[in-house]
Amino acid sequence: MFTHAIARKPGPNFDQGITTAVNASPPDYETLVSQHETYLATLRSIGLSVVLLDALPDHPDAYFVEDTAVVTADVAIITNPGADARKGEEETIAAVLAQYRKTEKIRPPGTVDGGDVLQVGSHFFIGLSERTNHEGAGQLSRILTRYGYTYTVVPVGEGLHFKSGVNYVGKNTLLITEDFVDNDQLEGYDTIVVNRDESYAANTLFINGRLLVPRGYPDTRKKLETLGFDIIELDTSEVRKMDGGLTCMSIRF
Ligand code: CIR
Repeated sequence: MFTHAIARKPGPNFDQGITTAVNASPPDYETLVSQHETYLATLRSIGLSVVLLDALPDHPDAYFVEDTAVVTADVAIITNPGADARKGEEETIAAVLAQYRKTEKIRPPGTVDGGDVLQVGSHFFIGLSERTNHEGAGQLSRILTRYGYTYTVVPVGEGLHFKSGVNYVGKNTLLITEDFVDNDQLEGYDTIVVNRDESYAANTLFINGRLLVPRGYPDTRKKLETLGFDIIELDTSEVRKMDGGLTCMSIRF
């Protein structure tokens, strides 16, 4: 069970963050704030105590806190985010995590975004992406090995991060986009494949026995219902406009 989450308020300049999304309408701050508050209320309702940090005016993407740290039962690994505009976000997160865990650090030229790192039990998948480079994946894997974890490094083709395309949804099952079908590195798990037109829904968050899923992806929801967990749908329309999803907005431990 997770007991804590770290999150950060989105700032009014959030629309200056990095995005590749082609949006029909511009991202709206008030809607985002309300979606973020509902997300935090949901985490609290399932037993997490939320440490909520203030927005960082110089870092419009900083509410995507997941990218700044990888936290296990024994250690918090502070990342070096892969996008230049996001470097520095990790500093306040490091100070908070130091209250809960021994900390380690990914150092340049290594880069890692937490969105590329998926923990399943004592195993970690580390995505190699535009944000997480070989050196960063190497450093992370050596730290994880020292703490007794195993790992697999998986190249990410489509999507921003590994967790844009692959997430653990309980019962030895991975929820994956079509891009990861027949990927040998995911062997040993059952898979649920999201339809191409619902690929955003692959970023589903399995936490404390619930599945937090983005609203508006009925086919994926139906597939996930077969697992038998409570499903909580959350509106992430404005988050999606900035290339973010449900896993990105918190660090859980
Ligand atoms: C970025 O491009 O860095 C942000 N606009 C979105 C980050 C989303 N984070 C995540 O998926 N873990």
